[in-house]
Amino acid sequence: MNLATNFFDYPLENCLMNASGVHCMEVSQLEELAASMAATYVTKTATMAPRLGNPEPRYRDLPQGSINSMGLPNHGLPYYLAYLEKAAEKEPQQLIFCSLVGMTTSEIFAELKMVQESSFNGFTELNLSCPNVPGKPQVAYDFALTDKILAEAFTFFKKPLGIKLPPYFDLAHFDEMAEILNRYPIKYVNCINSIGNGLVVDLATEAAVIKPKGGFGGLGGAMVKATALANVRAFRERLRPDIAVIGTGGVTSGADVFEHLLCGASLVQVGTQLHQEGPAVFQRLLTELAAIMKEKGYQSIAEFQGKLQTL
Ligand code: RRO
Repeated sequence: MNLATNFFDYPLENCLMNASGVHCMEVSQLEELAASMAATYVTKTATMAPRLGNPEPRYRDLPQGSINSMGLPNHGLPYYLAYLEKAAEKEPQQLIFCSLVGMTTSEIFAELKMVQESSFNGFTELNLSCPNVPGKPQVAYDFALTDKILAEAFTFFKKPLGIKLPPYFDLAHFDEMAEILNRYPIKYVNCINSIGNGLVVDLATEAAVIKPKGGFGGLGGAMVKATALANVRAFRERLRPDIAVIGTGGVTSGADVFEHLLCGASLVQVGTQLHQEGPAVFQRLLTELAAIMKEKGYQSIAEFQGKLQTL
């Protein structure tokens, strides 16, 4: 069975990677991802300065997924860039993604300038969809602001850039966001970030299960898969063919990986399940994906990628 694929000019052993935020905050965790069966990986979304994030408890695993309001705990962009620059020196062919976010547009531009001036030449993922910073709405729900940020960013940023999107729930919003994205030289979109501002209640204690924001937090895992697949499919149908889609959301099995690929994903990220299972999850998912492909008679991902049938 051949699980190999490629992401632009990078040949990859398979299509799997972590979702930003899971197992990627510390250098030790990034090294574990590098040594795992994941084909590539992404660093924790970084702000310019280090942040402690929201008060705990701020993450809860649930029977059907997870809820989190981490609030962007991270070591600051210079910490991740130093790691990425060193990793590229050791293994120049290894693809790695650097995720970043700004609390203000000027912070975003300062970070992109820092990446531009660094020796890191991998993909930068601009996270326009963090749902968990009190008082800061998800940028990509503001279409005009997203347009303005991209217009300014591409005046000086010349390295490969992708955008992490929040889930959309209306076809008019898919149309409107795709029309904006298609006007810029972005390399990929990543669908989806967690479904923002869910509320999970503990029946026994009659309390919310996480502390920040009165218990409101981003939903991930199995319960978001249908929304994730819809977003992957909707953007694959609307974006220029040279813009890739990375599928994220609800991957707990090889079948879920297959479905993301079928809907048009080029790579598939694992968040909640990686948190629950650790980096060994990648080997299990690949074994399950290979078994499904064998049963269906597929010898490579290219044979079914993006080929969802409709009735
Ligand atoms: O750190 C977080 O609270 C967080 C981020 Br930046 C994000 O993009 N998505 C998410 O579910 N949590």
